[in-house]
This record gives sequence, structure tokens and C-alpha cells, in this order.
Amino acid sequence: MSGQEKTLQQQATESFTSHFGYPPSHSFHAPGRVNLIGEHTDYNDGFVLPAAIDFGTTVVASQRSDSKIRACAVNFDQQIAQFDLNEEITHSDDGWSNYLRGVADQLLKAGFKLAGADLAIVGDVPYGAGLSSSAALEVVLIRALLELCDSSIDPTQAALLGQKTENEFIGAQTGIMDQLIIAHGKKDHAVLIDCRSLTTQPVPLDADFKIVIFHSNVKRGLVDSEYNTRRLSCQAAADKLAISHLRDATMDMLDNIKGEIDEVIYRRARHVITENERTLEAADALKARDWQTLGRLMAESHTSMKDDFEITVPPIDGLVSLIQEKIGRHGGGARMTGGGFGGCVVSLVHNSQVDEVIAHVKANYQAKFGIKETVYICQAVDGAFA
Ligand code: GAF
Repeated sequence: MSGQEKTLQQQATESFTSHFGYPPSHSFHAPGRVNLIGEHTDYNDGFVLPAAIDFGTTVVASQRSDSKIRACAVNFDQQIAQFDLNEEITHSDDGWSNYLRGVADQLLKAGFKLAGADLAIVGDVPYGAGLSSSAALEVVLIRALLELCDSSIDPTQAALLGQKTENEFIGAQTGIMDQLIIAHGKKDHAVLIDCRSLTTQPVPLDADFKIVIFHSNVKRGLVDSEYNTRRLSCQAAADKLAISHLRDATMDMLDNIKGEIDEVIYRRARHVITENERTLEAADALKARDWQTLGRLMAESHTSMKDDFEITVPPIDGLVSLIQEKIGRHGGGARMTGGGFGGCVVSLVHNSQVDEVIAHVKANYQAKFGIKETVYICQAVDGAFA
């Protein structure tokens, strides 16, 4: 069997056994995610409609009798990281092990008792694609470190600890969407999440449609700084409206202060207010299997991300247009997914049109933009705690 054909669990188990000299006792998995609609709404206390997908991160592990953590990263040339839970947990230059260090640090700070562990980690969520490889890693490590010592955690609390790891240890000021869907995903469903109450409502997907993800393979630059700037703009609009989050704003309220705020802040806020409305409408359309409405909302969401929030790039806009050109009488739609500035386009395509849409993108995207796309046909899967 080649490395490609081996399951994640087999790859992790081989690596574990060869590095640590004995087989692992436990295996854990967390999926990645794709967001169908509701972008940059999570940190505004708003609504999102993502699904967990059949790409993810697997950790195999065994408890140790001391306080050492040893981990092997299959995706990073089998690099080994090591630290001690009884010593101060510091950052490492290797990048990947900071997620493990950060998760252990947050769990200890939250009062959980942890034991030493040996772990091997492997994932197939494409990096830098906006499909949440980092959040999957955080959530699976939280489960692994706790369950190895017979402790458990509520999925929502795990999501919050994952987000805290990202915000405080990794230093990325991200919202709660990714960790929540990874914890609460449901097979064959998207999940409507209220990012204020943290309640989740599964919405069935239709077997007649496929989730087709097109990776633009655009290298994402300045993502962190642009993300933080967007957050600050949203907060500036909320402050001017004397509300805590844009979730509580309406377009009438925003239009009332239009003359008093910068035009850019106005557009950023307009994206968030209208995106929240679109997300709720999209969940209703999905429930009603109204694929024309869903397609229209996805198109409007993309335009809003392009013109108002300004987080798309020309190859991504081009990809969306190519897909839209082929989506016909069955409905369905396409939009950029994730934080922006590159990454992926998510599309919902009727089964009868999947081949045609993919062929159209293949025939035109690289010719126009000089980059080759990657296509993933995904299933919605259960979250890490199912
Ligand atoms: C990234 C963040 F991690 C999420 O919290 C969310 O804000 C998303 O960008 C944009 O919708 O994935």
C-alpha cells in the first residue's frame, strides 16, 4: 500500500510505533470544515452555516507514567517535539507543535489535570486553504489529552478552549466558528450556529447536491493583519452605534450614522449586517430545498465579500464566476469560503452538473490566472465528539 492509500490512522500508527517503539492505545479524529455562508460574522456575535468535512486530523496516542509530552508530526517530516507538563510551556520555532503546547497550556490553566503522553499526528486538511486545519488540530488534541487520562469535556467548552489557544498562544484573533463546527458537525448536515448563544442547529443537506470545493492555490498573504484590521473596523462601527457587536445592528441604524463614519467602515459593517441576514435566509432555503434562493444568497455573499469587505482576490472571483456560469436550472451556487485573501471557493452543485462544472473550471481557470486549481468533492461528516 502506498502512503497515499493508507488511512490517516494507519499512517499515524506506523509513525508512532516506529518512533516510540510500542503501539498506541488510543486514536482520535477531528474533521476540517467548510463554511457555506456567514463569513466574518462569528466575531460579530452573528450567524454562520458551516459543515464538517471528510478531511481531518488524526492523533494516535498512549498515556505515559510521567509528565512528559512527546509528539511526532507525520506531515512535517516526522519531526519530534518534546516538553514537560510540570515546566513552563514555551513556544517553539517549529510552528506545528505550538498547537500542542498551546492546548496543553490552556487545559492546565483551565484546571484540568493532565498526564504525560506520546502522540503521533497526521492530517489531510490542505494547509492554508481556509478549511481549518489548525482548528481541527486544536480540537483533536484537546480530546486526546483529556481522554487519555479518563477526563472528558463538553464539546462547546472544547471549542472555546481551542479558540483560546488560537487567540492567546498562537496569537491569531479568530472567532469561534471553526472550533464549534469541528466539535458539533453532523453527518449529511450543515449546522446553523448562533455565535452569541453558541447554540447549534443541524440543517439537512440534500443528497441530490454535492459540496464541491475548488482550491484557488493562491498563496495567502497578509491574512493575519488584514483579518485583524477587519475586526477593528467592525468594532469601530459597533462603538459608533453604541452596541457591543454588529449582530445587534440593522441597515437602518447604520444608514443613520452614515455621514459620521468613514466610508470604508460603513461598507465593512454593511457586509456583516447583510451577511447575517443572508445566513439566516440561507438556512431556511436549505431546509426548504430551495436551491435557487440558496444560489442567489451565495452569489450576494460573494459580492459583499468582494466589494464591501474586500477580502477576495481576482483568481477567487474568477473561480466563482466560472462555476456560476455553469450552474443552471437546478440551482445551487458558489462563493469564497473562509477568512479570505486566497484559499477556496465552496460550491453546491446538482449531481448531474458536477462533471460539467469541474470540466469548465479546468478548461478556463489556469488559462486565465496561470495557477492550477485543486478540486475536492466533500461529504458532510460528524464532528470530533460524535
Ligand atoms: C477564519 C476564522 F478562524 C473564523 O473564526 C472566521 O472568522 C472566518 O475566518 C471568517 O468567517 O476561519
